[in-house]
Amino acid sequence: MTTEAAPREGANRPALALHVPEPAFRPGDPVDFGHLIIPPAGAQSRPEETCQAAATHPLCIDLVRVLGDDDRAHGPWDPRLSPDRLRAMLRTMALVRVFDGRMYRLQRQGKTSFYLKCTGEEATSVAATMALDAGDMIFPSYRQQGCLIARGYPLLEMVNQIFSNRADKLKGRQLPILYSAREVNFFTISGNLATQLPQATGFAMASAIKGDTRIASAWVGEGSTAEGDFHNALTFAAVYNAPVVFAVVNNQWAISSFAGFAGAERTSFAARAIGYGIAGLRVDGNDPLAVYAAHAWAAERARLNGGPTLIEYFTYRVEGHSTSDDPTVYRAKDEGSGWPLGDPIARLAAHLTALGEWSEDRHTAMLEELDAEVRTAIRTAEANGILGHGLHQPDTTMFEDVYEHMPWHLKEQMAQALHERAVKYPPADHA
Ligand SMILES: Cc1ncc(C[n+]2csc(CCOP(=O)(O)OP(=O)(O)O)c2C)c(N)n1
Repeated sequence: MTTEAAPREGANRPALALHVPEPAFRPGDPVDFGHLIIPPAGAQSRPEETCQAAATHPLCIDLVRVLGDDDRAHGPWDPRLSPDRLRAMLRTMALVRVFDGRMYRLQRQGKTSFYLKCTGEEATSVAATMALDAGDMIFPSYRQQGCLIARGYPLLEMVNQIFSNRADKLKGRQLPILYSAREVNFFTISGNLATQLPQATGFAMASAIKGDTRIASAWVGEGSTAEGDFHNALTFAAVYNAPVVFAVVNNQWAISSFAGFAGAERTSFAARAIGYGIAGLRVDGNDPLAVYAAHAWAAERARLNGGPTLIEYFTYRVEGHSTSDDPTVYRAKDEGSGWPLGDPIARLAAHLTALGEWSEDRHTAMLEELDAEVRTAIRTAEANGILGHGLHQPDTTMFEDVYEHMPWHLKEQMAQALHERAVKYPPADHA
């Protein structure tokens, strides 16, 4: 006797399937960014800083641009900065790039273990920081060295940290480039992605609770928006109308995962603001004037108790993720050079030149000066020791500075660590 299996319920419906995002180009593919919609510079409206959040929502899909193909500033978002201020912005962005270039070489020379460049993204940190007040608290990720340099933090301190040497203010306890600089209101960088976002919201809420006037600004990569911390931070900020500016630096790649894996195929990252009911702006991240204008707008909104803003800086990661990464294995070769929004330093230099305020000779002279400045910092830092040449910090520092007074269990652990080290490496071995 045969029993016929009952047909599965819904068997004649289409089988369920998942969509797996795939980047537009892989190694060997020709690059064509023709699918990107790039509106003309100056065509975007600029609502009042105190507007209803919904008034900004069309701008979450659009792209705020100021610098046009004619190298001139256009439209209502033009921040109308003086030539001196524009030159300062150019110089700072160029300094970041020169610094990155030298540090990369140091890593290749084996003088430090790790480095991470922000090539092509300099505007998103430098111009944005210049739009904040010095007292505003910065909550960066690891690609925002531009914030620190824009705040005038000494290059020497940065190189000492990269070398984890005896002058390293962080006492060798952080991975190179995970800076911390309380004196310029730059919060400690964490290797754990997106933790800075709830911290920024917390700072902003505390500032408001105290009746203070300082706001917070946080940066995060587009890949990191897939972390729960991103959503926790935005929920708190939206609910309590916290004075915080969130910048999502959409550089298209999270190591080897393209932006599609963080949700970029469905809508823009700025559009997440719509779901939270907060203000949002999508901005050409390679246009330093647009970045400045957007960050200044959001900071002013926060200051006037208009609440948080989510800004997406639309940009491109020109270099590898870090010195440990090889982008040629997952990315088409010409993506960086084919990026249709150009290079932020070249665009600002061209703008100043169009204004009659800059020249090729001045640019060349500036780069030479900046290179000399960076090399001096490196030489001085090298005298304090480089990474890998012995221990520059005593074994005890890893236990210090966590609590005001070291608790008993840390004291015990420290004593044990010192004992074990003495057994393993008796003092005579060091001679
Ligand atoms: C919580 C957590 N998950 C994963 C990692 C490993 N990781 C380090 S950087 C990175 C990519 C981040 O990409 P994105 O946020 O887009 O920033 P970008 O590096 O492009 O500036 C990943 C997955 C980490 N450091 N922390």
